[in-house]
Amino acid sequence: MSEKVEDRIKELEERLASTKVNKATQKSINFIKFQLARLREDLIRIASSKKGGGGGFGIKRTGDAQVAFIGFPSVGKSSLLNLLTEGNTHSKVASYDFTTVTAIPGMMNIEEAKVQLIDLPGIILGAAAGKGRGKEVLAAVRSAELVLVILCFRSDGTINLSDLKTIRMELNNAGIRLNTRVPKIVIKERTRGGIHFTYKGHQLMDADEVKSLMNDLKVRNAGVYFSEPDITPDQLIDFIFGNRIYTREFVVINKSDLMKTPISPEKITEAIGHEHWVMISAKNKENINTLRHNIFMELNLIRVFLKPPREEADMDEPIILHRGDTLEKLCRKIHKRFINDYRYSLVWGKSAKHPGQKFDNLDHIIEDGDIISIYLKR
Ligand SMILES: Nc1nc2c(ncn2[C@@H]2O[C@H](COP(=O)(O)OP(=O)(O)OP(=O)(O)O)[C@@H](O)[C@H]2O)c(=O)[nH]1
Ligand SMILES: [Mg+2]
Repeated sequence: MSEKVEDRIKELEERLASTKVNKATQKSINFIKFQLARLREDLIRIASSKKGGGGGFGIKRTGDAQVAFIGFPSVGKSSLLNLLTEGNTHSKVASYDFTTVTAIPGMMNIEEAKVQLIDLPGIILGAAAGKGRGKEVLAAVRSAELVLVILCFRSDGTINLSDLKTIRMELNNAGIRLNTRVPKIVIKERTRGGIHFTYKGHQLMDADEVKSLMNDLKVRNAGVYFSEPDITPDQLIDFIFGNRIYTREFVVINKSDLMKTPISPEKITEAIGHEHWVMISAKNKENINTLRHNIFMELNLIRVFLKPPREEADMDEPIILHRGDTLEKLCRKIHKRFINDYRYSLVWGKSAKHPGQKFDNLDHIIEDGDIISIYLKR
């Protein structure tokens, strides 16, 4: 069955590429995009359902956060995993392509946090359509909160920056949206009245196009509201499918030892499109600690310390959370009893207006370095 799905995807991609974009063709382009999204959805489902949870390879999520490595074959993903996990993991390294054939997890300790790194087989063009172990790799990426895209210097001293474009496209085809967020759309299904389209600001689609796309999606009666400007048909399709993964990429350029003439950081930033990148050499162990620190920062991790009521705070073993997390997240991480039997908390630190501020409810946002006492019902 999946063979057929892949052929159909290819056919539609070709049709999309050969259709000229203008007002008259826009609706049929949207329809092709919608059909493509549905077929890709089938592929993701097939890959994700294999061998239990944790994406296509059935990796058990552990640690405070998960980071997936993605890149073309032989860029040095496994070398990097071995370095970052300080010899606790051994993922085979070799000079031939497709050395890694399955997902290899490893644990990196950084600033008291445990970050699970997942080394994956190299991907190639067409991964999302099932080439190599592409579907499984992309399914594994879906369950990580940060994607480390690994590029490298080639032996001629140039960087394979064009691979970045391919990787982004493959991730996109697998329903993974990088460095963006859920579009601000509200859809309220109704029993009758057709499609009622309202919006804020300048929009790219008119009521007619929205209506036609909603009909393609078999929604006949609904209120559709765009609460931010310039929503694209792709964003509307994403919103309706609802299972897109919104995650972030950090780019690692490996093998800097092969660089022949220095390249200006501005040029690299321009080519990548953002400043979230670092150049390293796994071979010479260059910039590895910087990368380690970058990963910690990109994950937005914070440390909070527990102070059992009427005792000293435990400053040795912080609990690791994410920026923006609330007391509820903290309680949930300790034990669900802390939610059910919660009475109040006392908080010292940046998020408290005064030392030992009392919070009766769980929606208070905590900050890095906070010391917290949680009082439970007896
Ligand atoms: N010159 C140089 N070579 C490196 C560096 N890092 C890795 N290599 C070499 O590149 C080759 C591939 O390394 P791997 O770590 O196996 O690459 P991979 O990305 O895991 O490859 P696959 O598992 O096949 O996708 C090996 O011969 C490594 O020794 C580096 O920083 N500089
Ligand atoms: Mg490898």
